[in-house]
Amino acid sequence: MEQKQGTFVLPGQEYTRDTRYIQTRITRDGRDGYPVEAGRYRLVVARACPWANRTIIVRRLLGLEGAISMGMCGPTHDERSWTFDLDPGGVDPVLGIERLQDAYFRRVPDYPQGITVPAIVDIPSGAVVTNDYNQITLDFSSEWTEFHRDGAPDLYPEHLRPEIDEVAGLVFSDVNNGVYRCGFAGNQQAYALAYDRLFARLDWLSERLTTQRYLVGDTITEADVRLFTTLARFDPVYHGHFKTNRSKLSEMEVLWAYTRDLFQTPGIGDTIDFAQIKDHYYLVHKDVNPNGIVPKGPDLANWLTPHGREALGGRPFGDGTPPPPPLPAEVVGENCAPPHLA
Ligand SMILES: N[C@@H](CCC(=O)N[C@@H](CS)C(=O)NCC(=O)O)C(=O)O
Repeated sequence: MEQKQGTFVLPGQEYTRDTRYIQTRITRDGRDGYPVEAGRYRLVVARACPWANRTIIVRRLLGLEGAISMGMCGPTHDERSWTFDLDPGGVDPVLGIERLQDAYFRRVPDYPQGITVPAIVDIPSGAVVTNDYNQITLDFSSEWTEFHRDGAPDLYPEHLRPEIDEVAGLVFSDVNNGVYRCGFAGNQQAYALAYDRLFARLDWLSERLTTQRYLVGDTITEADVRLFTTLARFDPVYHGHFKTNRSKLSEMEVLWAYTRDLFQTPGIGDTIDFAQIKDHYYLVHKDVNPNGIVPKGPDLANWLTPHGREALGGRPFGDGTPPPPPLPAEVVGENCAPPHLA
């Protein structure tokens, strides 16, 4: 059986993420057939998804909202994957489809792998260009420069790329994917190994972040965006649902302050929708949570408490400036609350 991407516990087995993607890229020179062009592409996301959340943050920090529109699935999906339940009539207003699957099938009929977010769709053909989330944000930074806002930060500075890639690689295996390896472990040993690696890496990150405000250099980079989207979900979801429970984020002093610092930074925390995050994981992963009960906690009021990280120096946006407020249609909780929470 073809193993789909995403969300399955395979009894007796270690969880292995399927890392085959549709890898065509949107580039300035259009070498894959998809040139950078304002208004031509639609970024399809779900606010719940940590991989999609990276693209929402980077699009916002760079000010690409006017060049690349955003469609929003979720917060839940069925076994055929993502639907546009938040839109009137359940249809994406630009692509005119009910299921993200339709855009995948336009690109590859009967696409055999996971129908995942984030995905970028070519609006004229209705076909997915790429779902390679790893590359999408890097291309936003390096290929879409012509459409960056004035004051856009450099999230992937040339001279720091080797270090960003190295740190992001460790964070990917042990933390971003590590929490999934805990949650979807099919046996005790696989779980224990993933758990130990996760917390060893979190301890390593805590130490690194004790003396520096951000992960690499003294400004926010791609590496911070990638770590942040996992940490933001740690207490509301992973600690309980994925059994990553040696400590809560809120008990790891340095990482908790670091995460609050980023959360309180314009363009980052304002992309987080805790209600959608909780609904997604607890309702979709029926094999982990068969009754579909969504926990009431934790209390989220403390996310806005002072973090004190300014004392470490650092310049969040380097020579750039914070982004303006989100587009009215993209304000969390206003126009994108799931119907039962609206
Ligand atoms: N495609 C990437 C990451 C994206 C991803 O896993 N997205 C999840 C949501 S967080 C998804 O779309 N899952 C849908 C599914 O598995 O049907 C991967 O599997 O490594």
